[in-house]
Formats: sequence, C-alpha cells, structure tokens
Amino acid sequence: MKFNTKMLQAYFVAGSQDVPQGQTLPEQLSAAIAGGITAFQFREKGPRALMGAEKVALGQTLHELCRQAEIPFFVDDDVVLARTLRADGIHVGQKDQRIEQVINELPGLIIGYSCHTVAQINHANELTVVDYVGSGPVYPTLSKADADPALGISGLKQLLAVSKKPIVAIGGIDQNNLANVAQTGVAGAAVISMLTRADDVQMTATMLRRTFTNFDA
Ligand code: TZP
Ligand code: MG
Repeated sequence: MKFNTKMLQAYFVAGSQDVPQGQTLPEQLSAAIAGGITAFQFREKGPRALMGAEKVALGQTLHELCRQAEIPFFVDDDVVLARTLRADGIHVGQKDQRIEQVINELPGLIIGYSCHTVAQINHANELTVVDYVGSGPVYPTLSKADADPALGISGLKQLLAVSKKPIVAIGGIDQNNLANVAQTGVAGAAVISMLTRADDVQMTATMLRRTFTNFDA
C-alpha cells in the first residue's frame, strides 16, 4: 500500500490490553472503521498483552478488518510480527530497534517514526523512507507506562516548524482538546483511550475524522 498523508487523519492505536472488560478489540475496530478511521496500529504491549500464537491470531483478525475497509494496518515495533501479518506499515519508537535496521528489513512498508525532540525530527528529515512522524505525548497519558514528558501544544508546534514529514500527534488526545491539536496543523491524531474508552466508538471515530477533514487544506 502506498502512503498518503490523509491516512494520518484519524489513526486508531490499540492492543487487547487497552479494551475494557466485556468488549473485544475486533468489535471496537469494526465500530471505529464504521465511524471513519483512516488507519489502525496493532500495539499489543505491556503486562496484559497477548503473546505468541494468540497475538498472531488477533493480529490476523484485525488486519482482515482493515483490508476489507481498505485502510492501512500498522504493527508497532515488531519486525517479525509485521512480516508474519503482512502489515502495510510499521511504527518504530526511539527506544525500539534502530530505525535504519527496520527500514532495511522491511522494504516497501510504510514507515512511521516516533520523534519528540527537534534533534529526532532532524534525524527523521534525513531518512527518505520515513513516511510520517508520530509526536507526543501532547498531553499526559495513562496508556503508555514509559511515556516522555508531555510536549503541550507549544512543544508540538516547535516540532512542526522543523519537520519535513507529516506529523500525527499522539498522547492524551480527547474530545475536549482535539480542536486545539488540529489547529496546530498536524496531519491527524493518533488515539488509544479516546476510542477504546468511548461510550460510542463509532460516533467518536466520526468526530475524530471530521475534525481533521475540516482542517484539511
Ligand atoms: N505514544 C506516546 S503517547 C502514547 C503512545 C503509544 C499513548 C497514547 O494513548 P492515549 O490513550 O491516546 O493517551
Ligand atoms: Mg514503540
């Protein structure tokens, strides 16, 4: 699949650990797709994450839902899992495998790279195969144990000023602060709990999508 900046508008990130009891990730992803999300990232992580064959099976189910909806399916970090699941893209963090190594091992995949400092953005600018940058956390988040300090809107704007790549904002983004995030000029928002904790996943996904479709130049 070929990268398009619009894929970043309403970017759902989740693993089974993020989903409240009584619901499932395939159900939530289906609702989010019906609401208009533009990308999904499988991020199965932390003490409650699935392992091995269970993780692969869930990934296959989720990828199939994305395929039917013709939206990209990303895998967080894991080169082997990305290959096993034939993911459309991979998202690589600063603490993960070196980005140069991932790029070599997965030619042709869409590449996302987490950057939360100007120096990291400058590095990403030099890497032609990096398609987009993920920057955050914009606000404090409960969904990532080892999250960096929050950038705030001003910090996010500093990164936008130097980035040659489209930026998707992540971290603590919710209904109340979404408009402020969109006004910075980021290409979209990546969210976990705004969707996994939503009372109505489909409606919330539509709201997320509309925010960035309206700000789209
Ligand atoms: N990277 C930076 S913040 C974050 C990740 C994966 C978690 C975002 O989760 P939430 O619930 O949208 O704040
Ligand atoms: Mg990571």
